[in-house]
Order: sequence, then C-alpha cells, then structure tokens
Amino acid sequence: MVKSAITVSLVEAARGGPFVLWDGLEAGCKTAKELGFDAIEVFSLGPEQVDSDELEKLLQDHELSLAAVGTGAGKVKHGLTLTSASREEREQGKEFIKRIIEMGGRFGAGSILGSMQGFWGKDVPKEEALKYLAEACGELGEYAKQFNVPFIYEHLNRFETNLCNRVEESVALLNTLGNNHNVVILADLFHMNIEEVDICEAFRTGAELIGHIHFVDNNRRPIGGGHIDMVSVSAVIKEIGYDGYLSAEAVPYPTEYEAAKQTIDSYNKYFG
Ligand code: LER
Ligand code: MN
Repeated sequence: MVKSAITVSLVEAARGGPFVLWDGLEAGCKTAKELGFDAIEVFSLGPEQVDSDELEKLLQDHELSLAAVGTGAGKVKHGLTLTSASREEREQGKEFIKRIIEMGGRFGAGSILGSMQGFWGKDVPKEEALKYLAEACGELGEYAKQFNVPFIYEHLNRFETNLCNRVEESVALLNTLGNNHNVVILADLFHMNIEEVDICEAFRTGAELIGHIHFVDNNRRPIGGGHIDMVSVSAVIKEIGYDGYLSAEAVPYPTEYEAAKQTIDSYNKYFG
C-alpha cells in the first residue's frame, strides 16, 4: 500500500525551496495529522538541529511516521559533495550523511542523497565522478542496513546535477553495485517531467528499484496545480506494485496549508 507524506523544512536558508511546511516540527506534525497524512519528511541542517526525543514524542502524539530525511544541508551549509575532487571533502560528506542515516534510522526512515551528489567537471571527469558516486552509495547503503532502512538515491534534473538525470541512468549506476546494495531510487515527478522521454516508461524501467517518490506537479506546485497526467502516472505507480511513500515536495503555493490540503486531496483522489 502506498502511503502519504509531506515535507517539513527546518532550514531557513532554503526558503523558496520546494518544501511545503516551514513552521517547525510541532506545527508540521499538527498540520500533517489534521489533514490525514501518514508521515512527514524532514529537511534539516543536520542531526544537531533535531531533538530525536522530541521528534519521537511528536510522531507518537500525532500518529505519524517519518518517511525520510534529507541530506541537502551538507551542501547548502557545509559545501560538501560526494564527488568533490578533494578526498577529504568526499569523506566528510559521507560522515555527514552517516550521522543523518543514524538520526532517521531510529525512526525507520531512510536518508535521501540529492544535491550532495554534486557535479562532474574539469577537476573530476564524468567517469571518475560516477565511480565516486557509486562507491559512496554502496558504502552508505551498507551503513544503513544496521537500521533496516534503505539509502535513497535521487537523480535530479540537469540544472542540479550532471551525473544522473533519468531513471535509466540511476538503474545503471546502482546495477554496478551488485544485487545486495540496499540503495533505492527516488523518483521525483518534477525532475522526471524535465528529463524523461516518457514518465510512465521510466517508472517501468525503475520498477525494481524505485523506493520513494516525490509527489509534485511539473511546476513544483502541489499535484493538480500543473499539467502532469496523474491519471496515467497513478496507474503506472499501481501497475509496478510500488508500495512506498508519495511525499509532497512542493512549493507552499498558494499557502502552506492550501498546498498541503491540495496534496492530500490529490493523493486521496488518485490513491485513496
Ligand atoms: C532537489 O531538487 C530535490 O528534488 C530534493 O529532493 C533533493 O534532495
Ligand atoms: Mn526531490
């Protein structure tokens, strides 16, 4: 069974970014519970910003799960990527992510690698960067096993990375890790709308590996606020037997509350 989730950002510096709720964990849990979401997805500056005991209580009190946690602050705040030319920075990047894996792991939530994957360029050629990326995913997937959570790799559109932009590229990357790697693919409908030839075919290509979905329209408004064909997309998500989260990573348009409400209404319409 699919489950619904909504993003809560604790990172002021990311204002304007595609996260729905911005008023802290308590207010985020309250809105999520009131609207009937199953879970929240948290974007934080790092483990030190989240009081895990407080989070546990909030999740319990509001009968919510933690769907996933983001790692993007490793780049936004510390300038770290897993494909840096500097070995030291790559190692620091992995250590930062391991602390986030521990934080989410306590709640059964996987950590998402998005912007910390970085870019290839003149200092690090494409082949080498992809090798660093695959090695890091393998190591972090292995690390996440102790918590029984996957490590979640999210390819992004061309303006945010030049490593993997499409599902088939992520599948190829993860296939280099053998078949016991504990890394899943995050399919974000916003990125897919930019990069895929056919979104439904991409879901079929990634059927075995897609473990998380960012549920958002083509323009990053909540589902229903753009032109993604959700009749077809919801049909293929069911066809491939996907049973993870559909997590709203959308801009708070026109307001946080209305974006959350529109998301859950769309979720119920297509998956209820
Ligand atoms: C960034 O565009 C994005 O989609 C995030 O989920 C990355 O972590
Ligand atoms: Mn995303």
